[in-house]
Amino acid sequence: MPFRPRYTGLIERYRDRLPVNDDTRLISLGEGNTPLIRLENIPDLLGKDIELYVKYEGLNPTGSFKDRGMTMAVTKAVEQGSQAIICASTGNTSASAAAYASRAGITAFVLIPDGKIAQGKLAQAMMHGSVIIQIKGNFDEGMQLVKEVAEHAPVTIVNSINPFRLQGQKTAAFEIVEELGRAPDYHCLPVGNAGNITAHWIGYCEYSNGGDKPITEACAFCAGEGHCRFASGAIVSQRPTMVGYQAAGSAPFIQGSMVDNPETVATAIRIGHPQSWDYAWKVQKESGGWFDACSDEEILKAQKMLAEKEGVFCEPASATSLAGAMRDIQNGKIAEGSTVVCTLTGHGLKDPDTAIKQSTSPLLTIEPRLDQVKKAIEENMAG
Ligand code: AN7
Repeated sequence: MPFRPRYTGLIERYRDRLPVNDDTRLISLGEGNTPLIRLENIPDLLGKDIELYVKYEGLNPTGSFKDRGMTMAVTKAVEQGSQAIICASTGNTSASAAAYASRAGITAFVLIPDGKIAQGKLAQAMMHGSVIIQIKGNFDEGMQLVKEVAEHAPVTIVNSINPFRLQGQKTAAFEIVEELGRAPDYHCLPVGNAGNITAHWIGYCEYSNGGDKPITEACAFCAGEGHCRFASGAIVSQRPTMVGYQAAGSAPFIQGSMVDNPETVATAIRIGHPQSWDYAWKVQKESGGWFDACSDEEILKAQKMLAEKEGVFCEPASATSLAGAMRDIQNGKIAEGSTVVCTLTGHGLKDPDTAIKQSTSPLLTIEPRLDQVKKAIEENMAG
């Protein structure tokens, strides 16, 4: 019988490109290896000739891309003897930290903005047995507290300022290049702290030899850490243009300065003081990309369109990448004939409340009788 080896997570798969050795105990839940889905209906609706893909990171073990970084961060924390990890979070980082800490048998402390994280994420942090500290403030205030407390208490920060997080997350770019046999022309991501857009750029740089976009400062991100195999790792000749989209009410990269009271329906990216500010500007410059903002209405519209027209359910923040890409495809900023990848960072089930609130699907309640169900079908048959 033909068989293939069991997939055991991204550290094992990309071991030679990650800072682990043979003795490292890997803390993994089988993260990574997510589907790259080609959209079939939306390009037609846009009336544009475009090869448009979504990288469905919501299919990671805890339902978001954070697992890629968390497997690395927790693996290294355990290797270094840490008994506890800590993070501030808009929800997904806390869910992921909680899960990987329980897997490792250590404690996770998670600081979340009181009342401002999606229900599914709160359920995850609670179910995995983390210590949940709700703060009467926003993510940025929580992040500041985490940085301060980590100087005094024996806890390892697992936010994306932990460099191992970005090392894990860069593997998403590897997967895309391997599947397409090239880098896409454009890679669009939602941006909060800007860790993920930075991580993707690290991955694309490691997998390219410069090509049409010469690398000026190769691997500045991992300089000095001694694990970058950039020079030996070139497998394709080009790198994508990186495009970051933010929610209009939380858009420091578009404003050009920090935002003190961020607001958006996309609570995952309700972040006004991005931790990877300098890195992300470097990514924008080196890749020739740009940042732009999407309104909450555009974000929710893209989320619904993706769910209704393609069968893919992502959370609101994730739809920001598609909302922005659709606009830039429409206005020609992203040229026809291009190959475009949009990262869908988190699963739609993370935030059922927002989904149900905006749904316009017929929700019928009937008596349990044949005539009533027949009537419901007749009245709602498409065409
Ligand atoms: C679904 O969980 O910051 O630009 O604390 O959950 O790398 O910050 C979440 C971020 C996009 C932004 N999409 O990524 C947290 C947190 C989703 C997210 C982002 C987040 P970065």
